[in-house]
Amino acid sequence: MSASSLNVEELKAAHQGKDRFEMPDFYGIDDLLSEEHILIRNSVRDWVKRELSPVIENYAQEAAFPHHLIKGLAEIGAFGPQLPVEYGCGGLDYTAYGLIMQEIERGDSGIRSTASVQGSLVMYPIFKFGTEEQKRKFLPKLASGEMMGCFGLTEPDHGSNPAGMTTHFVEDGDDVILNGAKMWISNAPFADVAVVWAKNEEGKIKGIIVERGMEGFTTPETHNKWSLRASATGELVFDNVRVPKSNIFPEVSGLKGPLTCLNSARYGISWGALGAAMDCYDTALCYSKQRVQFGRPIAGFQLQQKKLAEMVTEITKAQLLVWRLGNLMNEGKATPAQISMAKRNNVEIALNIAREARQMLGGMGITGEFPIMRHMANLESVVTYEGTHDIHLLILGHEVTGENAFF
Ligand code: TGC
Ligand code: FAD
Repeated sequence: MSASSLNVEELKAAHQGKDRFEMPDFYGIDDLLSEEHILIRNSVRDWVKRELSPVIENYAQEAAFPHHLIKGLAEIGAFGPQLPVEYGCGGLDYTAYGLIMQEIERGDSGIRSTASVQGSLVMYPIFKFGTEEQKRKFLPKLASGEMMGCFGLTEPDHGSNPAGMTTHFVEDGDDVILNGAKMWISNAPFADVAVVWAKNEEGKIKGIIVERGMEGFTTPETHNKWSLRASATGELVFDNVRVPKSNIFPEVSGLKGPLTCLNSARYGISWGALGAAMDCYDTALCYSKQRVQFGRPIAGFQLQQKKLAEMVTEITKAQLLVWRLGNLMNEGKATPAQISMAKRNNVEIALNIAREARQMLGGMGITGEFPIMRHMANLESVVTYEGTHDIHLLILGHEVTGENAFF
C-alpha cells in the first residue's frame, strides 16, 4: 500500500498501538555521547516502546496511575540513577540521568514526574542531607521501587513563594509534632514516605521524612485534572503528626535545602520536555508524509514544512543546551540560573512544538490515537511546576541584572 493512498481509518491503523518513534538528531549529537550513554538511552527507549507506550493512553484517559510500571522503572534504573551504587543506586553521571528522563517523558510526562520526584526530590535530599542511618534505611528501597516517595514543598497559599510556608513543627521529647498541609504533590496518594519542608519553632525551614501510617498523616487525591492524568497528585495533611527527631535532616536549614533538590529535578525536566517535543515532532513528520490533501502529502506544502523545519531547529538548539548543561552538572559547575534557562526554554519549545504538531494532524490531532494532545496537556503542568515559566524568567533576570524583581 503506498503512503499516498491511506485514508483516515488506515492512517489511524498505521499508528495505533505502535510506537515507531525515531529520534531527530539533526546535528549528530549522538557523536557527543559516550557508548555507555547511548546504550542506556536505547535500553530505556526500548522499555518505553515495549511497556509504556502500549498502555499509557488508556491510563491517561482513565486518569489512573499505572502502578505496575514501578517495577520496570526501577529495573531500568530510573530511580536515582545519579546517586551512588553503595546505596543501591545507578552511580551514573548527570548526562545519563538526563537521557533517561528524556526517554521516559518521550513516553509521558506523568511517568517522568514519578521518576524525577523519586530520584531528585526524595532520594537526592536523603542522600545529600540525611544521616547515614536515614540513607541506609530508605535509599535502597527507594531505588528498587519497593518504597515510593513524594516531596512536599508547595502549600495552598504558598506556591511560587515557598518561603512563606506555614506548615510547622514543635519539639516534644524525642519527637516533633507536625501540623499543616501541602498541595499539588506528585505521587502523594500512594507514597510510602514524604520528604516534607516545614518550619521549626525558630521559623527555620527544615526537611523531615514523614512515613505513611504515622497517625494524623493523610494524603487525599486531587481529581479532575486535564493534565498529567496518568500521574497521581494529592495533598499532604498533617494533623498533630508525631515524627521522631531522627527523621529530620540534621544539617540543612532554610530554603536552600528544597531549592538544592529542585536544581536536580529541574535539570531532569529540561531533558524530559525535550523528549516530549521529539515525540510530537516525529509524529507530525510521519503523519505529514502519509496524509494526502489536494492530491499530495501535506509534507509537500510550504506551510507544513515551515512548521517542521522550525520544530527540528528548536529541538536541536534544546539538545545542545542540555548536553552542555549535563557537562556542567557533571563538573559540579552548573548554576541555578543556567538550570532555570534550560528548564524554561525546553518546556516552552516543547509546548510550542506540541501545539504546532497538533495543528498538523488536523482533527486527528485531538484524539488519543496519537500522543500529541496528551503531551500538550501534560506540558501545561510541566511549564508550571518546579518553578513557573515566569519565575524562571525572574531568576534569569536577577542573575543578569543583579536586581531582584520578585517583590
Ligand atoms: P532567596 O532569598 O532567593 O533564596 C533563599 C535561600 O536559598 C538559596 N537559593 C538556592 N539554593 C540552591 N539552589 C537554588 N536554586 C537556590 N535559589 C536560592 C539562596 O542562596 C538563599 O540561601 P541563604 O543561605 O542565603 O538562605 O529566596 P526567595 O524566597 O526570594 O525565593 C526565590 C525563588 C522565588 C526563586 C524560589 O523560592 C523559587 O524557586 N520558587 C519557585 C517554587 C518552586 O519551584 N516550587 C517547586 C515545588 S516542587 C515541584 O513543583 C515538584 S513537581 C514534581 C514533578 O512532578 O516532577
Ligand atoms: P502561584 O505561585 O500562585 O502563581 C500564579 C501565577 O503568578 C503564575 O503565573 C506565577 O508565575 C505568577 N507569579 C507568582 N509570583 C510572581 C512574581 N513575583 N512575579 C511575577 N509573577 C508571579 N509542588 C510540590 O511541592 N511537590 C510536588 O510534587 C508538586 N507536584 C506538582 C504536580 C502538578 C501536576 C502541579 C500542577 C503542581 C505541582 N507542584 C508540586 C506545585 C508547583 O510547584 C506549583 O504549582 C508552582 O510552584 C506554582 O505555584 P502556584 O500553583 O501556587 O502558583
